[in-house]
Amino acid sequence: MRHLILFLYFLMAALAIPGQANAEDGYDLWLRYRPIEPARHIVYDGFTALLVVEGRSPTLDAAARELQMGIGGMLGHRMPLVPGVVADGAIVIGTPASSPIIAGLNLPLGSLGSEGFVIRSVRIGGKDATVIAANSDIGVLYGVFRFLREIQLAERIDKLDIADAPKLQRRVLNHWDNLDRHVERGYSGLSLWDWQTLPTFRDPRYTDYARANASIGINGVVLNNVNANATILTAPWLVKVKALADIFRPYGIRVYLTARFSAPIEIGGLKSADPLDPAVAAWWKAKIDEIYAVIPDFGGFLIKANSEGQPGPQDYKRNHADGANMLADSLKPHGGIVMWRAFVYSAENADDRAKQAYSEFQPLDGQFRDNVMVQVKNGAIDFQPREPFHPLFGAMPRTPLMMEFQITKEYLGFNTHLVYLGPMWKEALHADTFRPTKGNSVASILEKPVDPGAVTGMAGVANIGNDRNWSGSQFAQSNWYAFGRFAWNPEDSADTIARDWAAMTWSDDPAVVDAIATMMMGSREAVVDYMTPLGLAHLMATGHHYGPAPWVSDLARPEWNPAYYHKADANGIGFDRTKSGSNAVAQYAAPLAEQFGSVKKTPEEFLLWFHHLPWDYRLRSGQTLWDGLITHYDKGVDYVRGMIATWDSLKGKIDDQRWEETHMFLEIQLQEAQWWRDASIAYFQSISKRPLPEGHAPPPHDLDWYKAIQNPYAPGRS
Ligand code: GCW
Repeated sequence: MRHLILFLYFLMAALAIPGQANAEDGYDLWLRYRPIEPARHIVYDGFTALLVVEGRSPTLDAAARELQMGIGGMLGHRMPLVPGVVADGAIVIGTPASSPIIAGLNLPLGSLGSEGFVIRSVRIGGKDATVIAANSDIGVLYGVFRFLREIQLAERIDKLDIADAPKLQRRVLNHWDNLDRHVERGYSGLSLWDWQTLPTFRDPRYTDYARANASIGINGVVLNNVNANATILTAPWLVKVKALADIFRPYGIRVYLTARFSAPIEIGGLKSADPLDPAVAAWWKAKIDEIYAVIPDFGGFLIKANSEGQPGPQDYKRNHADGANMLADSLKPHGGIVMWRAFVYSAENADDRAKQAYSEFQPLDGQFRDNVMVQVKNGAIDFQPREPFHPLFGAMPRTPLMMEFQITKEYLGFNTHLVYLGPMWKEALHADTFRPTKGNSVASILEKPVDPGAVTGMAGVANIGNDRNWSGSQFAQSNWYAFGRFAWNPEDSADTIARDWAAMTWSDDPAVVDAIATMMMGSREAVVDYMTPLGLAHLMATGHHYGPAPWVSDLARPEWNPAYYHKADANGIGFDRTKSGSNAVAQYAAPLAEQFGSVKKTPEEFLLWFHHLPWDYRLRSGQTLWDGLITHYDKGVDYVRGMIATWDSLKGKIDDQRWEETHMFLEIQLQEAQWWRDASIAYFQSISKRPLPEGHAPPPHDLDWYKAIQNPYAPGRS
């Protein structure tokens, strides 16, 4: 048998068109299913890969197709579908309800819920087989993707015993896609949703998008921007939304929409959108009923209200709970939910912006309906390269909180910078909230339902567009992948995820995987170093957010200005959030408030987030703060040089096209890291008036030169 497999493998290799294996453009993501070298894979004698599927459904069909594609591609097996008779080497997939064979196996499915699965090497009627079973068809599909992953990672597949289930219920991508296909903070082309040709043109790409999401367990998609347009709630658009929902359904993905709070006025002809006005509530109820008549498994609404100019209940002197509950009441009978965002800061509020979401939301704990989730960004400001975790986590014990991560790299170098966000998310998820006591991480807060059966979840702002490679660069795909993995299991390891992704996406050569994963793991600290070291934040250019502009201080609202965040002056730098300052530290549990309130106890990576310190403050390294800052900037730039060296060493070990693209993007990253470093130093030096420490080159231009740089056409604008 082994010989037959080897023979088939070489036959496939011989038939391949020369150069074909070298032409990859990234479209296949981590689902490349390229032939695995037999030497790297344990395929047991008798692995015939006959596929036994009893019962049919669109989801089981998708699972069977995926297996055939994956095993055909990787191992060269054709995988014929056979009826319910198990031969040696068969793969049996299904649920106890769909498959008498599986029902007869008495597998431990009890604790795996509606999305978990079991994969086991078993003997059935004296034959060796692999079973992929679950309580629901979608669990089977997830199990199939997991089985394929095992093969992609060259794991043994003859002694499998895997049981897995997601730790969070709602694992949702948020697309900030406008109806004209512009993607706010999008760096990967236009929106995937071609509204003009929907519902009739069903781009096969929609199915590939659904496959990719299902492969990492994503089960929900908000199709449109949180800066919302009510038009999507009108009948002609709902038909388009339905077309997408129909395509995604077999892959376990529900669609959600953003609801513009003023929609009753804009498309309903009412005079008000006051959530306590019965006419307004009645309008929403009718609208929601209409949506469910078109899309019976519609997921619900995501809402940005009273934030950055969006309408909301406060326009009528009502609070967030009033707004959310009014919608929740009409969604409830249909099984829909409201994801209400906590990303708020107000033009009228002079308090530290970092405090405002907590101040507005924490007092509302316990006032939301049970089908409302409050969706909280990982940090209290806005997706910066580094922020301490948001103090709302753990502080609303009676309200389901949903994590919101940003997968698109608005503040971390757009699509071109190689920045793997796994370590950043892990840092937030791993943080101990001390609520109610030590040992309660953000991840555990997310995972533990506030009441039995209460909803849990995680959202990620998508980095997906119609670029051929989906995410604007090869490496940006890793963040889409990692988001799915963390949403499935917030306790997963960033390093393992990076390795799995690298092996599936680039090469199964362990040396290549090691080089790539190592490079990825340090890349987030590098961007922190060259953009915002030591706890600095929000120093980017205005509007498009492309490049450095720490000098900006003349914008209408104080908290729009970088100068508001760094507060550099002749004496020092940093935002005092201790008792002597804004006292934002008091929003954390007492032990953390105490830790962050003390300069000496604050972890150095958050130093200037919480403290305003003199330029000659001594860091733990013994360096002055000023010298330390410069050292960090250079360390970040050097890391990018190191990534280029690593990448050079991989030439020829991976396909040329993706190697070349990444190589050129790393060049862009180096130029821009240098730009951030030089412009930041030029500016801060104009304030600190200190010489650069020895061995650190002065910026090649004066400050005015950096200030003069304009990029009016930078992508992704709001
Ligand atoms: O980070 C900011 C972005 C806005 C975005 C906002 C939000 C959708 O710059 O473009 O608006 O956050 O999260 O609502």
